[in-house]
Amino acid sequence: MMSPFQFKNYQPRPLEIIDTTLREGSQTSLLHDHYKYFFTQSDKVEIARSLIVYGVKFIELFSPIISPRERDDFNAIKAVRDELIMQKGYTFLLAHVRCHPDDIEAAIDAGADGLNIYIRLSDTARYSHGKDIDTVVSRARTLIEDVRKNYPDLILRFSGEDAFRTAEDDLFRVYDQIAPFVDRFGTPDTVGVAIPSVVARRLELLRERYPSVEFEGHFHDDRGFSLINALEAVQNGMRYINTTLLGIGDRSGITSMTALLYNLYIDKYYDHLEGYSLRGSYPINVMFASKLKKLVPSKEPVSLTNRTHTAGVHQQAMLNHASTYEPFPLDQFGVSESEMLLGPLSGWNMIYYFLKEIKYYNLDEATARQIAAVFKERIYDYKSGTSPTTILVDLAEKEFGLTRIAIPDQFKDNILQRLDEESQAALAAAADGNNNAEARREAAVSIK
Ligand code: HCA
Ligand code: CU
Repeated sequence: MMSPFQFKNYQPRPLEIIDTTLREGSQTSLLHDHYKYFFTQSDKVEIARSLIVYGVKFIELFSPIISPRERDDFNAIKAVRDELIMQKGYTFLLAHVRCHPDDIEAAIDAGADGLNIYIRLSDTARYSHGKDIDTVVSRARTLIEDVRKNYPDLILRFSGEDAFRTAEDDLFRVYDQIAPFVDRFGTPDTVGVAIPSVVARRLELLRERYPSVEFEGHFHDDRGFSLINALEAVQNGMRYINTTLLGIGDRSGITSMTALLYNLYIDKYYDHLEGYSLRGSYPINVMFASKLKKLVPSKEPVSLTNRTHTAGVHQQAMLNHASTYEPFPLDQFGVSESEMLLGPLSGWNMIYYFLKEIKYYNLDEATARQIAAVFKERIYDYKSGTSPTTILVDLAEKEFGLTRIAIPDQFKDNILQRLDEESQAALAAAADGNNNAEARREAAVSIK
């Protein structure tokens, strides 16, 4: 049966995130070098579900040909996608495939909505490939032309790997051949060498030359430029950007999804934020960090660390004027207790994180799961106005007997996290002129 959810009927938004946490992200050294972490099928399903709920419409996955397990996982993710169609609309699943008939066939058999085809191009990359560029391209062209003819509704993207170390002329020679058959061209900065001015120029040339093709950016962070390059690309009209949660990926990773959206918000590109649940940004980061058994890293802009002030001189300035050291609206991005504890992306891992990292309770994951189950039942029985933190803390202390990690007295005042309502209120009072030690103590995270 023909799917009613065809790409040709989809009206793409000004910015379409193509999340590749489950493909590029799975290539992070955190996962593979040490076999320290890996995503189980239920992890993958939870990640995909969160992305869909967040508003992502394109999810890149490994080619199902890689292993039977990958194929199984593909099916499980497809089931979640289908389950959420009524609530969130359709999400396109794109298989990352080599330009090889077997890869392509396996992806089509698995029910992929589109193929993210890639091929090695640049001199360095071509060296390992061992084939002359024209041979490579003519084969690719024949194959892609065939796929287009046989599967007219499949979303086709073609990427010349290492596009930023490929000379412009070489890139054009290749893309000229492929342009009639694809929806998008990828321009991966495979080794993270690009700089914003080059990104802008390349994009301008490509858009001029291929006016009916869309472009997709994929920026690695080897120089620390993955965010700025993606931002530059979007601001110069690139519609599709590859991101991952927390920016993980090969080596130092690629652009972080929430970092990009946060920066677009700051730069007032509000139309580009259409359809994304920005308030789920911090919760989705926490969820994902918990899969990696880490905290949301301090370099991630949408993190609690961006709201935490420990230097005494900064605290003083904060109390007088909150915007001094916290210029941007992190609460819009879910760095707030209600989004964490009550939002659609808050699972047990959020409760775990909140109690452990923000409230400093001693607890393990199993207990957090139990508390989360009770909290979910309990929260709706409370009269409105009761803070979710109060309910949770009561539950943790009175029913589960949790105790806090002992923090030496001299440090207690030195941590100021403007997250929960109590500290916000105390901070406001302090800022009102009542700037005494007591108010500051209350504004600081209350550690009893
Ligand atoms: C890879 C390399 C890749 C591909 C990007 C793309 C890159 O891991 O296969 O398909 O556009 O950075 O070039 O991630
Ligand atoms: Cu990559």
